[in-house]
Amino acid sequence: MSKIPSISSDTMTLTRHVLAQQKLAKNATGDLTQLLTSIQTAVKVVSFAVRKAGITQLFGTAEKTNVQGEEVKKLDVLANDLFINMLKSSYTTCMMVSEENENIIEVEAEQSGKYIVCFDPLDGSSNIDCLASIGSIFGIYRKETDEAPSPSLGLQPGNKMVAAGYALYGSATVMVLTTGNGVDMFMLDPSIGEFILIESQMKIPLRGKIYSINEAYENKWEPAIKEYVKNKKDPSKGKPYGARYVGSMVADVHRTIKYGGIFMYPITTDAPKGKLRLQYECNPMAFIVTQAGGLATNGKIPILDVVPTSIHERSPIFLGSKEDVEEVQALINQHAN
Ligand code: AMP
Ligand code: P6P
Repeated sequence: MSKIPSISSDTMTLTRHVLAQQKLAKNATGDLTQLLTSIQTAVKVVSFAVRKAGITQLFGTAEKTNVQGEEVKKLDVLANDLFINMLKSSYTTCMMVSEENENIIEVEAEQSGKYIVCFDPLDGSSNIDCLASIGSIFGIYRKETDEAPSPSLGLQPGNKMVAAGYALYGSATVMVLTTGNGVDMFMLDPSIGEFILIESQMKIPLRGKIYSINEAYENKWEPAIKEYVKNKKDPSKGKPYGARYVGSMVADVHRTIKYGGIFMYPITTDAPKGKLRLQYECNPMAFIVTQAGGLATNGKIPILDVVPTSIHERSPIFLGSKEDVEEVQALINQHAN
């Protein structure tokens, strides 16, 4: 007699988890819960679209470029519109910063709330058509003043974030979330359309065995980075590390959290400020990795302490296992002196 697959009557969904966390928060009105639940809805639809893209002609380009000068894919446009619409209709945000929009997105007064959301609706979209993993990344800030929305409100340092998360559209769709009390992972069960808690209080290993960097740029790195990567391959310096690089930040960071090691996108001679964007790539990932016990630096100071000067500011980033990040930081400091 085949065993009936167990169907729990008490599954911990993302919705239930976030509501339970709200109840632990003093004087919470429910706005953050409503905001996170709206993001969850956007992610569910993006996940469906990503998996149907090949069938519904959603592969390919939208025949335009974004503020970054990057070619925009059809799925980029859909994901961006979904995030904007779900966030606006949550009545909890006053302003948004999106990778796809040059200017801030203001929410009209009748729908406005106290949160500011910085997001990359679909990160790694150059990987869409070849079915490599892609993701969505978001960071949530509280509006600190009564002033009207303006770009300066989108320039809070990462250490002011209330919550951050990412969705990974990989072999399964997962959401990884922190609200400042550790990191939790939820997997989408397509059969019921719910995100299910599969890992609580995720912890990144103290040290890993994998380094992740685009080695095509080796000749454009600073000497410290060249030396660090060379050391990772040199048996005389210890057991050599493995190299992994998807070229999709969410996939590379998620692997780094799960297995340990280090993800790096340093400055290069072509990108003297780095490539990755501080507000909606580096900061959310730095908050999550730090909450999981890891480190995230720009090579000089913790990413979360950087005070942004523009909403699309780029930053170098070294994030991952504490000992791995400390090792590359020590080499950078040595070369600087
Ligand atoms: P609220 O008034 O519901 O937006 O909540 C006020 C503050 O309480 C938030 O900015 C968080 O710091 C905390 N909080 C509220 N809801 C949650 C939640 N679901 N998870 C974690 N923290 C929460
Ligand atoms: P490169 C994707 O375009 C992205 O913004 C990140 O997801 C990824 O980590 C990085 O750029 C890859 O950049 O220069 O290695 O192709």
